[in-house]
Amino acid sequence: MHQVELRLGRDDSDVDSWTEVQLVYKAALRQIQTKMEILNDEFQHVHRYNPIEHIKARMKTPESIVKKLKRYGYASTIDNMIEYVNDIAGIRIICSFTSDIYRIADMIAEQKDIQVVSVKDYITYPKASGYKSYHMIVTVPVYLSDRIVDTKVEVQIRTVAMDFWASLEHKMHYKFEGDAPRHIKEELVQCAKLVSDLDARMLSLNEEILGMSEEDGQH
Ligand code: 0O2
Repeated sequence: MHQVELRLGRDDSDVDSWTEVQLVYKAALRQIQTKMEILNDEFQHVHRYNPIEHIKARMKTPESIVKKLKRYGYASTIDNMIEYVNDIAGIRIICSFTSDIYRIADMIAEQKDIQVVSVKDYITYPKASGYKSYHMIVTVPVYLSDRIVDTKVEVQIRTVAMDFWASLEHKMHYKFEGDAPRHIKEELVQCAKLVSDLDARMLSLNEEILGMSEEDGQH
């Protein structure tokens, strides 16, 4: 078996159709999803606590891929999709508390067969819009019958509250194609502040509750 780098220096004969490319990305998604479920189960077993609330996996539509390539100024070829579109396969991991985000990111980075290509930390550095999420581009090896294909997956990690906000903001972005009325944008910035406040308060409440149950256990 030989290892194929799907991201760089790919020979055209290696993956010769979009259908095959999609098959590889879907396999990569399944692998990351299963890995995360296993880590979550193990965490539950060891610490009696689930850091992951739920996981959403999705393939980017060909229309969105072509739109992104156009935005980047590249022709719509399969090679360019593989090379320049990092989120053809995307997985979103939703957790309860902000502290879970970095815990999950570390668990991913520590997996031997996963390579972290890049990280965007919009938790520590939120966007001006108020967007908060932790993004990782990783590669995972997909084992085909005759070769191993290192495949890119975009991982987004955020809390339930951040996800709620991002869904509405995304809807607004698409509805107004980036040109939303000012009062809506301002209201969303305010809501983002409420989300951050809620996340911080829920985290400290959870820590207090955990501390209390430990004390209770001692009595
Ligand atoms: P869609 O429609 O969700 O697929 P890159 O992917 O690295 O080449 P980019 O966009 O600079 O390009 O990466 P980044 O900032 O990590 O964003 C990747 C994805 O995160 C976006 O994909 C969105 O899904 C989400 N995202 C980023 N910024 C925002 C934001 O301000 N609001 C919301 N709601 N989501 C955001 P796409 O392809 O842009 O969009």
